[in-house]
Amino acid sequence: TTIYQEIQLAKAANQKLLAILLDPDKIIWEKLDSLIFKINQSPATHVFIGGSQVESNILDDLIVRIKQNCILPIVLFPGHPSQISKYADGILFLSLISGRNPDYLIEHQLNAVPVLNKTQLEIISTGYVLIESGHETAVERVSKTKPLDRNNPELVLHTAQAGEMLGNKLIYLEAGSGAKQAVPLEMISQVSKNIQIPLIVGGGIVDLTAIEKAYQAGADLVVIGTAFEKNADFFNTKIKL
Ligand code: 1GP
Repeated sequence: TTIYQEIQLAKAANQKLLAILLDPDKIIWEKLDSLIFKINQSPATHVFIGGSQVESNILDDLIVRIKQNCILPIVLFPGHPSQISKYADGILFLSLISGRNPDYLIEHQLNAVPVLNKTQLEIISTGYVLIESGHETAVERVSKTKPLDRNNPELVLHTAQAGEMLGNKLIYLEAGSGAKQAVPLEMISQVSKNIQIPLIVGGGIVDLTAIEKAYQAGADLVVIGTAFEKNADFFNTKIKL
């Protein structure tokens, strides 16, 4: 079965999924073995790898090292076509559909094709929707796009639905890494009830209760980056998925 089929099966069975997001630029290489150990101990079901300014050589090294000791699927979450590694298992092939910057709607995707053609990566097309979180996040700065108003749930819903109608396999509601405010629960709920495809939610989720609430609101997969990066024992109080 493919990564995507597993996600669909989990959604159908109401089994919640959890991705730990690693930024290769922030990895402390001397501590990588213990980090991988913590990932294995955690309830994570996926490892996402991405960051704003990653070089591909360290990306390859990181993935090869993780794969030696971790069986979780490794999914690229790239900000640029240079952030592709054939050693991963899959890639979220993102289109930043909340924005109006053609580079992030089609240009980077076009440039990624010759690279992807040389890999066996599972390509998972994903409608990526950036929601305003109270301050400028890296996604906003790097992509030069405006996030959607967090007080306009209808616009967010229609954007997600347009993403589904375009044939995306996933919708990712993103507040941005390190966001002060996560995606509103009401928004998660409204989107999840009105799309058929699985829903990913991430950005600014910093405690286990917030993960649980995002699941209850309808998120199928929650992404945790900063909280785990700051504290590898973040998941020590095991949560039930
Ligand atoms: C960012 O959604 C992810 O793309 C994770 O965000 O770093 O805030 O957990 P955090």
